[in-house]
Amino acid sequence: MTTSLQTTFVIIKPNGVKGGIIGEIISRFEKSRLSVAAISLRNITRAETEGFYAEHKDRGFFGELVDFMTSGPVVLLALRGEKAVEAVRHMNGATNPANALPGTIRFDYAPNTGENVVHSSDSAESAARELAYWFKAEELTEYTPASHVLG
Ligand code: IDP
Ligand code: MG
Repeated sequence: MTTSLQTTFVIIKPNGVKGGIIGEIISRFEKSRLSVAAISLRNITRAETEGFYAEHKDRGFFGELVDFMTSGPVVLLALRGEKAVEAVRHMNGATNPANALPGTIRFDYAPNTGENVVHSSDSAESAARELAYWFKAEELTEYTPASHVLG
């Protein structure tokens, strides 16, 4: 059987942490058979955030984006599973929550585009770059998820 096991990169943004929905968000991913391969709750610096979002540096919202992402701790996550990149983009929903489909994280929790609760990599290439940007190689764990669902 061919598989397309991937690892993608996710951030639970400061409003997700402050809103007390870290568990809710991770639970959605786990129930969708995505495993946590790495996890870190911490404050990220302005320099780290500017480097991470460099593709958007000329956009009018860039300053606001950096202010928001450094306004409190975030959860950095590596998630592994079948088609993880596409699966998580789908579960997060559209960038602008007004366009997000029902059942997505942004539909349920995001108040606006700037504070849209979650980030996820938009391609396998971005995922590889973003995982290497935020995690050391030894922080990315490898394990075989149990074949049955717990709980
Ligand atoms: P994505 O997070 O869905 O991949 P991108 O277009 O890559 O969306 O934008 C990165 C982040 O920049 C968004 O998640 C959002 O927080 C912020 N952003 C994008 N467009 C706007 C905007 O028009 N106003 C304010 N913030 C924006
Ligand atoms: Mg993006």
